[in-house]
Amino acid sequence: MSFITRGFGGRRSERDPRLPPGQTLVSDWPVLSAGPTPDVTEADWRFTLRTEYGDRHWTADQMRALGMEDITVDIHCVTHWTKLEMPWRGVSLDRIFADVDTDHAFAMAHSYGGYTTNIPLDDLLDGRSWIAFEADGEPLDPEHGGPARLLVPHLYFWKSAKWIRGLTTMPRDDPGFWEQNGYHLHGDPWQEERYW
Ligand SMILES: Nc1nc2c(c(=O)[nH]1)N[C@H]1C(S)=C(S)[C@@H](COP(=O)(O)O)O[C@H]1N2
Ligand SMILES: [Mo]
Repeated sequence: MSFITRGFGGRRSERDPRLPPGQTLVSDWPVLSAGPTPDVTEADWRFTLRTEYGDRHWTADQMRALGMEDITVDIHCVTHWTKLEMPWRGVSLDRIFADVDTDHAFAMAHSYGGYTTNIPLDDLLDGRSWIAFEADGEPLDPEHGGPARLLVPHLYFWKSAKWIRGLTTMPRDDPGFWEQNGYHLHGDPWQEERYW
């Protein structure tokens, strides 16, 4: 652990306690996409939640009507950058799952363009994830996932699927795109669950 020492050459700076191990602060917002930015307008956008009991669909207006929340969170990319106190606006997954039944404990997030990532339902519910439509007070830029992306700020940012198209619940924790390519199944930045 670090201390602030005075005298003998001045003070040593203390590490920001909001910075997970191995992370460095950035003030800009890097773009990281595994492929091209898909061309999806908010009018075209649909969200499908698929469980073992069937499918539910939402348009962007229907989803916004579930209730938009303002949240301020820190985001952590596995490539070692962290951005602190980002303002976002979106719909909590709790509202989307409110009257949806499933016995499954995991979900696969699917994006327009084909990206996938797996997440336990425990990490999606209880105020821990959102379908985000805005960041920094503006509609999400297409390269940052607009019109809507998943936001799971307590996991590495690869779990926050851009251009989210839906979630499919699963009985097992099957790996998504990066997880099949060596990224950790879970991705907790505080445990440094980077690769495996
Ligand atoms: N659909 C999709 N979502 C994605 C990605 C991607 O390539 N495609 N990259 C992931 C990774 S590795 C990171 S770090 C973040 C980057 O989001 P940003 O470009 O808005 O910073 O998006 C995640 N979500
Ligand atoms: Mo990333």
